[in-house]
Amino acid sequence: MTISAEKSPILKDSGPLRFPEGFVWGAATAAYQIEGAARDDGRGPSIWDTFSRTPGKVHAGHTGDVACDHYHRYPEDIRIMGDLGLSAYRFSISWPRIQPDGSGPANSRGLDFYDRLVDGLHGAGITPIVTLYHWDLPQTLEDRGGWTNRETAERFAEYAEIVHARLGDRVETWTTLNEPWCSAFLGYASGIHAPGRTEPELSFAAVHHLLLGHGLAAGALRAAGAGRIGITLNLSPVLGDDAEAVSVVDGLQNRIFLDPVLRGEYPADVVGRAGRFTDWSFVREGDLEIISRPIDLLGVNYYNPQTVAARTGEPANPVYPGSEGISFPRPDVPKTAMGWPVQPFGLTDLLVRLSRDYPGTPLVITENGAAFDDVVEAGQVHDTDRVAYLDGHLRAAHAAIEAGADLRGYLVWSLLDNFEWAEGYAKRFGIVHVDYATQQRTPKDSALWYREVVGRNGL
Ligand code: IFM
Repeated sequence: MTISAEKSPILKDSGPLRFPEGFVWGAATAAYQIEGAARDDGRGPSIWDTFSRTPGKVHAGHTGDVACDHYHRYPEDIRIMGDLGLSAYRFSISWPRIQPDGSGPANSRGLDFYDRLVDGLHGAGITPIVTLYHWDLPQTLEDRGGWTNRETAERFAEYAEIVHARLGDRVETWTTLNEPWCSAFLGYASGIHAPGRTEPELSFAAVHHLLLGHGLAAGALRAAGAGRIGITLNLSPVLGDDAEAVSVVDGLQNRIFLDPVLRGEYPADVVGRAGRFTDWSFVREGDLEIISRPIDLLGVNYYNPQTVAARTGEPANPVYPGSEGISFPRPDVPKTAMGWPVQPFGLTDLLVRLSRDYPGTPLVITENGAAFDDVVEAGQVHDTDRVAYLDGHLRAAHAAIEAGADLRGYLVWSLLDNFEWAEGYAKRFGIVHVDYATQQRTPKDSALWYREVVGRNGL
């Protein structure tokens, strides 16, 4: 489909802002959330296939079996991206398509799909940005302990090598993991995400093996001549008056990943506080050197800050093991359909902090966006809340650049409405609406607005 210029909404009241020359504008997705084709061409089962079939785990029993059927409709999706003028597209590779059991020889039919996708993107003048792991672990590896087992990190590096061998001649930018916080603490501590385990003591081993997997994969990619290597973290400024509460949550949300990757050490306060869960004996000699191998970019996923307060008797929030006595008050500000507060200033604070505390690593916003309850009216979606959200966050990103942050690009989450994990298809993050019954794509007003932003490199 094509987008007509006259449908394009003009942004009112926005003072002009220009981003640096060469700033990368794009959109992001993830394999399990959009591809569908769950049994095509030799794909093996992933932990999300299992989890979504477990009663009560995913809204209305939704699964990624069909999703946006991107596996078959990718040419149309590339055309939409071309119409929007995007310069980059971040997508993830489905590990179980490449190695159905998580190890051993490559399934070439799985690789063929990404070959076609990458060629199609280049044909449309769009730069592919590959994420190697966006949560769809092969089930066979989970059956052997998943990320709580060190072996998974080793298998991940082999898989990275296989994918690079096929796509490395046409893909320059590689990110290893997407949001290891979610994999470790939603997957193994709270059980909100696959594999649905509630073993906070093992979630720290999962953190370490995810990071080790990142380091081993980064080493393999570097040895194979990869152009640019990074990792994507979901980071949140932590707000509140109680310094201890702020430090606990900041440690578990941000520093437990940033410090090992960018400084080669786990933060002492986090290690100490987690002592009641683990003796950290899974950290072996040399691991931190592997984890802190130099990277070329840090991917930042930002949605909202966390607000915390000290509160006697408050039970631990299961996604932050050891957070007893800390409450998470909801600030009195507008919220998205996820109930997440809209606080764009947090993005400025975050980017400025990263540049100050972890200097020398270029930053890319690899995800930012919002779910709202969109309605299709006469073939249009007037998602003014989303436009306002994106406008506010781009202004916040620009402010960070002015304050000295080395920010190179912005990738909106998400190109398409898609399978929002435990929320199934109930939450829509796309700038392009997907009618799941017909697979019809309809660019929302936010897509048309974004096209203008991209075209003028600013607001
Ligand atoms: O949909 C997710 C994505 O997979 C990872 N980052 C956050 C998004 C919105 O929840």
